[in-house]
Amino acid sequence: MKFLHLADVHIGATPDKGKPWGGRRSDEIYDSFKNIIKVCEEQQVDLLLIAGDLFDAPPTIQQLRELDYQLRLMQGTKTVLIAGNHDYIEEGSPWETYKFQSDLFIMPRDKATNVYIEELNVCITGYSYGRQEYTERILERLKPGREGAYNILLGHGGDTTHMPFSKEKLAGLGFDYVALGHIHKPAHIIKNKMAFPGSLEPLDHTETGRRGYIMGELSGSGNTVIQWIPCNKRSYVNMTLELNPDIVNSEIMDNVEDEIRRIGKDNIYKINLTGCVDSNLQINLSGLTREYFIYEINDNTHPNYDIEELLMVNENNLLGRFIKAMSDNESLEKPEIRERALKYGVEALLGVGDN
Ligand SMILES: [Mn+2]
Repeated sequence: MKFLHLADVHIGATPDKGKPWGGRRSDEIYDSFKNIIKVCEEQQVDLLLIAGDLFDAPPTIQQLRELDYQLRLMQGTKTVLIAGNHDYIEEGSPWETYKFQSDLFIMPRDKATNVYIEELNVCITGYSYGRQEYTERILERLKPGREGAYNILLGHGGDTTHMPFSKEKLAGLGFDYVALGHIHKPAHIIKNKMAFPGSLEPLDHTETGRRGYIMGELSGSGNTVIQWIPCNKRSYVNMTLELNPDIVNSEIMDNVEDEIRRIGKDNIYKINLTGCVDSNLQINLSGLTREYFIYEINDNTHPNYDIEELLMVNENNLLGRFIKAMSDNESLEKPEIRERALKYGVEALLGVGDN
């Protein structure tokens, strides 16, 4: 039996709204989901497990019709889904009224439910959200639904307001595999037994690193092997560049561009500039922001300062006294240590620098 476990697709989300690539990111979230359908077909996946927050908000009829169409493209894959805190099931909502034609089972809201799939001898136990928050430890109370079958727990949550649980408790419930959702960063919690696949795509600029899904295979001998497979179209990358007093603007642009090309030009970058630059340098990277996906540029550089001049202006305050003390200090043998101490101290007192 082959299963594909995913979560937190957040169809309908609009990451980086207002950025030139914002619209494209929304489309890519759906593209990533469509790609999963292809993977299920190509690799003859028996069971697709969706562990909550497939949609970014409770879906409309139209969104469910689209989903139904996608799922119908798969010939041999059954899908079991729970609703999460974002796409929770409201009474009388499209989740409850729309009649799916595809081979999909949606776990009902607010009750533990077992689905037994005879031809796979798999029993899935799950609990769909009927509202946005649950502080109750609901997942810890679920029990495997069928003796002699392969039992899977499908759960969404993990933080204090979304069905909190301890992993030891979940592991002790007797399920063969615990398919989790909600935490967007992938985490293989217990080897081949419990995991968060993470979101399919990163959903905002704080979600750095790769994203993907889990492919699992249950062998004839009863062993499960899971593998996390990265599939996101773009990643958010934080890049820090340390500048120096000799650098000019076009050189900064070249350095940034080299780094972007080295790491991957499809990624979305946050650029942090640090170090000491010429006091007359004007940093302008607009040429790059037109060419690449640059979320923001943070200029944390500070101008090159003249110690003599600083001392003159600050003679009667703490900064002046510090410069004098460090310059007179004969006990520190190595001048480079004294110089570095002077640099860090001055930067700290001026409130600049990154140390
Ligand atoms: Mn969630």
